Amino acid sequence: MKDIINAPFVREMCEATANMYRLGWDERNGGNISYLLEEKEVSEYLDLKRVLRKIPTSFSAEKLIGRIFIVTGTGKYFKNVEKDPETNLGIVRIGTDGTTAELLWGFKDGGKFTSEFPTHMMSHISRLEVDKKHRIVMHTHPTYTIAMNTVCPLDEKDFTHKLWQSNTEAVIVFPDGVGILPCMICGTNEIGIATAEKIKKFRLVVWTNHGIYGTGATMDEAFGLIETVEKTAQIYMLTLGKAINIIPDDIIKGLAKLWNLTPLEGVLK
Ligand code: 2HA
Ligand code: ZN
Repeated sequence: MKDIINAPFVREMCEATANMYRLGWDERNGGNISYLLEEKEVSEYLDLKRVLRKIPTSFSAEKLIGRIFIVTGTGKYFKNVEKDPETNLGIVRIGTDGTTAELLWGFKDGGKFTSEFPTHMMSHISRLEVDKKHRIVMHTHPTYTIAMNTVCPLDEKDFTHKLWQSNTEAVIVFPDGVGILPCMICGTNEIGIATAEKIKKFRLVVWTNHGIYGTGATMDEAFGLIETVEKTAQIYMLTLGKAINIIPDDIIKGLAKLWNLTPLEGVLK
């Protein structure tokens, strides 16, 4: 067996959490990531027959039975993942009942997966339905995105338009726009169900007064989506009320056309 500490998927989790912490997005225990793994890639590092613990999930994820995820731990700090991956991360497989997570590695101090596990699993189910290559669900608290969400109407087309108008990269990176959920109680199955519904249409979903979800086939894709929203929200907030050179709709349309992209309907005039 190879040493799991050097596994590419463990390294990617360490790098992503460290970058997100240093960007100021994940204070204290803020943020969580889950990454769908192939049985074959995990079996190079772990005996898949050896279950360390069984952890109830409190919801049913039948469509994910047998699927394996590496996921950040509840109450754990992104700041600390890199120096102690085995305590701050865990690898779990959804058991045959669909309601139990079988711990295969990690959560060494007796911990368990993120409080947002329902949202993560339900979102994986949704994204896999629209994208077979989907693997990552990433949640974080980027400052300017939350600030912009606080001063803008909770209208996803209007919010998307404001982002596209502030940075020419925005429409190219997320032509499908940004979904928005109203302020809800986090950590519940209810917010999981609402997010999973939204995320079928949007790879990015803002949780009002809280943060954002990004998804993708790779860590870079999910991270890049959130990074571009956050950079654009920063521009928007730094220029709030003073912008005189917003990007005209015909330029946004031209960018989309140049890159062969279909912008979210109903946003551009
Ligand atoms: O895990 O970000 O939404 C801490 C959070 C909860
Ligand atoms: Zn959060």
